[in-house]
Amino acid sequence: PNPIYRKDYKPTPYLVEHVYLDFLLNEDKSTVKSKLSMTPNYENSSSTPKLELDGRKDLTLISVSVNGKAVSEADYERTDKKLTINNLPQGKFDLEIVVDIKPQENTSLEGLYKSGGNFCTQCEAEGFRGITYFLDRPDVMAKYTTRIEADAKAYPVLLGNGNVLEKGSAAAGRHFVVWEDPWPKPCYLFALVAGDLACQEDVFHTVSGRDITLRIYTEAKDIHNVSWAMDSLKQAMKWDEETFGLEYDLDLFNIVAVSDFNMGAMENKSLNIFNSRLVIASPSTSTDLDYSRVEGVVAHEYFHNWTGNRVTCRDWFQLTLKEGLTVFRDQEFSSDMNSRPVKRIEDVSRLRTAQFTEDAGSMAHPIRPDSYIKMDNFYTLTVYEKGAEIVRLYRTLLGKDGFRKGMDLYFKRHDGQAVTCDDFRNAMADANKKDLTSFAAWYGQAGTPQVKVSPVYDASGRTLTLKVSQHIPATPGQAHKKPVPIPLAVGLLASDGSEMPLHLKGEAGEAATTKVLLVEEAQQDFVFTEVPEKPVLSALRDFSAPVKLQVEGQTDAELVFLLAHDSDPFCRWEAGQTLLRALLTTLYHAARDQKEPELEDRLAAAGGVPESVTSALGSLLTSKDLDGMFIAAGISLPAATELIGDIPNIDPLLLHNVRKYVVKQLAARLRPQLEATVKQNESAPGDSFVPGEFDQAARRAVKNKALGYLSALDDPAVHADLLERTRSATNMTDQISALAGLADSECPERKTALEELYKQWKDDSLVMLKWIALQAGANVPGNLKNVEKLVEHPAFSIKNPNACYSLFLSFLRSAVNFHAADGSGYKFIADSVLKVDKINRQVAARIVSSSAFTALKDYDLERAQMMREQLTRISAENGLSENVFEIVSKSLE
Ligand code: HT7
Ligand code: ZN
Repeated sequence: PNPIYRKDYKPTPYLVEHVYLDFLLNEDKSTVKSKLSMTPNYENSSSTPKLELDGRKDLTLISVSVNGKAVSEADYERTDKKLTINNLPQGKFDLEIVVDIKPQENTSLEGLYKSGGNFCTQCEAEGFRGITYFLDRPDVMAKYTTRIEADAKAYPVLLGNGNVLEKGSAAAGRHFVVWEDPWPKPCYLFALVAGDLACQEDVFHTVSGRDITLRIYTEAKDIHNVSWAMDSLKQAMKWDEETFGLEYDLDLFNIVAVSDFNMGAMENKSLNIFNSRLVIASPSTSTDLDYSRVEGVVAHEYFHNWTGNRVTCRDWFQLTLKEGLTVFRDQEFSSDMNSRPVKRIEDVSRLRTAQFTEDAGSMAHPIRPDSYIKMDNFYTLTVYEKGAEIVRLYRTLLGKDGFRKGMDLYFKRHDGQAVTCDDFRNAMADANKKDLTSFAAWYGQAGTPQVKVSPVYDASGRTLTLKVSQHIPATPGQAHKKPVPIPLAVGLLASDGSEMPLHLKGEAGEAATTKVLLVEEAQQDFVFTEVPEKPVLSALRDFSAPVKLQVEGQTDAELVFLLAHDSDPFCRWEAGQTLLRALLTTLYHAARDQKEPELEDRLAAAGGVPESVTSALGSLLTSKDLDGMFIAAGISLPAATELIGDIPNIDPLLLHNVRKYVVKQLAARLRPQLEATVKQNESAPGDSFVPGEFDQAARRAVKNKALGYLSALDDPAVHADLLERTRSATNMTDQISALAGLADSECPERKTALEELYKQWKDDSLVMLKWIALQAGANVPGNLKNVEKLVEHPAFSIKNPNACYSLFLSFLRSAVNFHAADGSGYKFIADSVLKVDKINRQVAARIVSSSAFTALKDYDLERAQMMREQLTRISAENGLSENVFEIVSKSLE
């Protein structure tokens, strides 16, 4: 397969003004008739250019005509991927195409397919070409009119984009609806749903006094569990009006939940389609995390109406233009709805554990990639999450008002257009009269910048000099990088824990206690004056840039001090994490360098867990002025993946065991405090679960974190208590946390609890996803056998993406079983990828790209070799999809 390059972008020679679609939906085959009003987009010339339409080999072409006349076979050519039409007339013309398709056989879940007996679509990125031949690219924006016809009994609900223009009955018990969308859009935002669905309706009054009808559709059994999604939608609509002055632009907004969906959700114009796990929520089946995900994703898709739909991307390389910006917007929304510090910590943890790894692996790419084989492979954490961090840089630098001015100018200039990331940056720059040219480097370079800060205090001059340097490691295809502009937010703490007023040399103005330094060079000094005593540096406040920071000479005592006193909640949390990362690294090295005696003794001989760390975490745990969510995050150990890459040729099993040792030591020493925490945060009998109620959720978070620690003690009394909790829990957060505590323990209660949960919830497919995930990810030795059985279990279906993610992605996280020394875990994943690829290439690609296979060079030589063998085996498979091929071949380079 040939890569597509960003530098090759060219506008199309034809544009489409209007698209008329007629869908005749049937059980055996469906017919799609399209009429496109085409308009020339080329320089005048004597001959007309050819028109190359995108398509797929499973389209059965019935007819092609231009201005009502059939195109002769001599005037068009067809390949598996294209329909090329020659000798077109000068000027505007109408092109009519009829194709047959078989949605019921479409297991890829791209284009038009069936889920739970209903028809639905997924067109981003390039699914529309699976529905009919078209100019399937985002810079072709057209108005759409869609007629949908189907059997009235089987498919009573027929939904499309925009407003209903007409509806009625048709022959043979069929009915039809015609939808019209007045807003020009790219075809990736086209959607259709036909099915037997229940609906919950509500209304939103806009700031300008219009009433918008809101409807959520699900299978009848789930419709009583959509209130949280509906409330989230209304909150999001209000927030966007208040925060960015953005009002909804149609009279109807629909959300449809489907159970077979490759990603989370899709922002089709006025007809969002959602993975059911991100719409349906009830206290007894959904955790606090599920609730916050529903809230965040409902908002994210809604926000796309402006950032993505009204202003869209010129080409797919610009994906971060809409995704980075919309993630930033949903992060801000969730911060305003809940706890801002906790949200920031969650987002940074995700970035660190998954995006930093991606940025250091074989698939590393800039937020605006230079090339791809399959665009589907670039819906990544880099494009989404790092992209959001780059948007955040503008906000940090320009302030809230400056950022808003930039957004206003962006919409003023580009409403109704398909644009680039440069257009966004220019709007930010021009609205604020700033030169932001150097920020282009963030869009073109992969890799996580490593920033070193050396604070040098001069007592006689009362100055503190911060010597800052940056380096971006090499990534595939990019050996040398130039410095990027890094807003580095810093504060200085006095010995009593107070914040010092900051005076930056060469800068007048009021002394603030947080200062954003703009680091633009490879090495740069910043001097603070009037510093009365040697301060403790608090750096990268609020995680002001997506970098890895190292403060030279920072002592454990300083970290403990920051953990106790920093006024910046992110840095406070970060101090604890830095302490723990250092501890895990030290113990890992101690354990690796000797083979005798037993691991626990080696670790103890290396100093074990120092008292300073235990007491710092103990103080956090018992703190009265912090909420339970923050405490839970503060006492969590950094994920193993945060250390992979930093420790060369890592043995993942040894790291897992070191981590386990630290958890157990902390649990043993802090047992009284942990037990007290559980007791104090127990919900009172009769307390009812209130979705989104922060205090309740915070108490559950810290209680369950404490129980998680206690479960590491291997104490039969704890196991019995956890089993009892799985039985008596009144909400899913508590029930699944208790089960998680047992899932990694080799005790009789584990089996009982798993069996009981299955019996209780076997008819609820969303709870079954959790049940599968807990078992597949368990770190009990020899668990592969159970996981292989799970694949055959009735609760699992290989055709369902959610089930595949629950099983295979969770298995990838089990250090003990995925990284088993005999390579059996690697073989199981390779076999599974090959099986899934025959059914759904996007899901298969997501499994490989989430695996350690893409970072094999970071692992010990034996494991790296075993991973390479499995990748080679996958790459040799006949009929391998381009999706999997791209990831596997890059990982083998
Ligand atoms: N914009 C949506 C992307 C998406 C997608 C991409 C590839 C294949 C399937 C997909 N489903 C949804 C989701 C979003 O970011 O809002
Ligand atoms: Zn999105």
